[in-house]
Amino acid sequence: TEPIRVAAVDLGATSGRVVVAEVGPGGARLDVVHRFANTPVRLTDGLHWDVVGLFREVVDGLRLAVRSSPDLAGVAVDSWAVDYALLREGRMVSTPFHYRDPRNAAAVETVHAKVDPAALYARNGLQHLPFNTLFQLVADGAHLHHADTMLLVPDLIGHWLSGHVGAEVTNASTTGLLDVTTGGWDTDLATTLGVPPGILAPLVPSGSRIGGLLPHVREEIGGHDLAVTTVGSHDTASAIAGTVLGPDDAYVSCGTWGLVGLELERPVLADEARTAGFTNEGGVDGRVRFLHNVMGLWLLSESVRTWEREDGRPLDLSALLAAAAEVEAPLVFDVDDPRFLAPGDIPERIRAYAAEHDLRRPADRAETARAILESLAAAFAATVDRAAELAGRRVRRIQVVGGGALNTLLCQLTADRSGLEVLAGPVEATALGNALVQARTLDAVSGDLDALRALVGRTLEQQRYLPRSVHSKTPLVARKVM
Ligand code: LRH
Repeated sequence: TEPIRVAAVDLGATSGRVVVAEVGPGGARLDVVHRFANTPVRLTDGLHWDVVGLFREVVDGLRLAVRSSPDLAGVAVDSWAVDYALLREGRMVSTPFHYRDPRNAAAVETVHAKVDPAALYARNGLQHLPFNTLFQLVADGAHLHHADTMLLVPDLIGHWLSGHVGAEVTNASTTGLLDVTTGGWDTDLATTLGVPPGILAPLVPSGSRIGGLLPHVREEIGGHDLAVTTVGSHDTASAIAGTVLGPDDAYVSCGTWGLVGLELERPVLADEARTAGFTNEGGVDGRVRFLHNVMGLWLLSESVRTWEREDGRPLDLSALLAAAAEVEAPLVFDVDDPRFLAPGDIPERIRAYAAEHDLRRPADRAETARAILESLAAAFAATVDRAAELAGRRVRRIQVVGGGALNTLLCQLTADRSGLEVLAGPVEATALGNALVQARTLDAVSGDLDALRALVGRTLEQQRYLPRSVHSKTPLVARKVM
C-alpha cells in the first residue's frame, strides 16, 4: 500500500495545530502547517472558549494543508476533554464554558448528595475532577432545557466540518455519563441528575468514517473534499495512541496537564484507585487509560503569563529554565492542590502555599520555576509508582510525550525522582496518534495499536535520561537514542 496524507487537527487547552501527516507501512512523517493560540475569553457569566474562532483557525489550517498536499485524503479532530456546546436544532444556544471556570462547586455537592462518590466511581470509573462534564451539565441547570443536543468540542468541530452528529467514545468517557462496564451512555445516571438523556448524541467509536466536508467548507479550502473520520478525539487518547509504549512502560503525556499512568486492558475500579485519584478513561481500540491528572505545565505557563504582564514584554523562557537548573534545595509543593486550578497569580499562590506549610518561599522567578518543575517531577514519579501498585504491574521505564518532552530539566528531574529511565518524545504524540488511526481507517495501514506503534517506533528519535543520584552534580545532558 501507498502512504497516505491526512490532516490531524489537534486542539490543546493553550494552543492548537493542524498537522499534515504522511503515513504508510514505512512509518509516519509530520509537518505542522498551522499553529495558533487558544485564548479563553471572560464574559459576564464566566470563562469561555472561543470555539467559533477555533473553527476558523481549523478551516484556515485545512486550506494550508491542502495547498501543501494536494492529495490530502482525510481529516480528524481531537481536543482537550470534558467541555461541550449545547445546541438546539443545530444552533449553539450558549458559548461553551472553560473547564477552569469555577461555576461547578455547587453542582459537585448537588451530584454527590444524589450519588455518593464511591457509587459514582463504580459506574463511571472516573477520578473526581470538579469539571467533569456531568458536574458542568448540572451547573447549567435550566439552560439545559433549551438544548436538544450536547456536543463535546471535537465532535462540535467535526459537526461543523461534516454535518455529522455523534459522540466519539474516548472523549465521551470523560463526561462521567458513560458506563465504564458496558461502554454505553448511563441514561439512568443522567436522569437521576436531571440531565435529559436525549441530549446525549449517539456514540461513535474512534476509527469511523462520519462523512465528507460540507459544501461551504469544501469551497473555503479550495474546492477539495476530505474524508472526515473519528480518532481518539480526546487529545490524551490520541497522545497515548501515539506513544511507543513497551510492556513495562508508564507514560506521562505532558502539556497543560501531566497525564500519568498506564495502558490497561481492563479498568481498575477498586476503592483505593478512586481515593488515589485514578481514572479509567477510554482509549483507542477499547484500551483503558488508567491515569491521574497531575496539574502539568499549566503551572509554568500561567506563571509566565503573570510575569509577562508585570514586565509588559515577553519573557526569555530558556534563560529562566537555565537559571532554574542551578537552583539548590528547591521547594517541593503539592502541585495538585486545588488552589492552582483557576487562572491567576500562580507564583503568589505558591508563596502562600509555602508560608502555610512552613516551607521556604521561592525568592525569585528561577526558584519559582524550579519549584514547579521539581514538584511536577516528584508528582510524576509518585503517580507512576502508585499506578503500578494499583494495577499490579511492574514499571521499568517512563515515556514522556507532548510539549513537556522538550523540557530537558523536567525530564531529567523525572528520571531522578523516579529512579527510572525516561524516554522523551514524540513531542507531537497527539497529532501522531490522530494520524495513525486515520490512516488505518482509510486503509493505508493495518493492525492493532501495537502494530501501529511499531510502524513509527522504527524511525522514532527520542532523548534518553538516566536517573542521577539526587546529590550528585552530574551535568544535565540528554542523550539521543534510536
Ligand atoms: C488534556 C486534557 C486532559 C483532561 C483535561 C480537561 O488536554 O484533555 O486529559 O483531563 O484536558
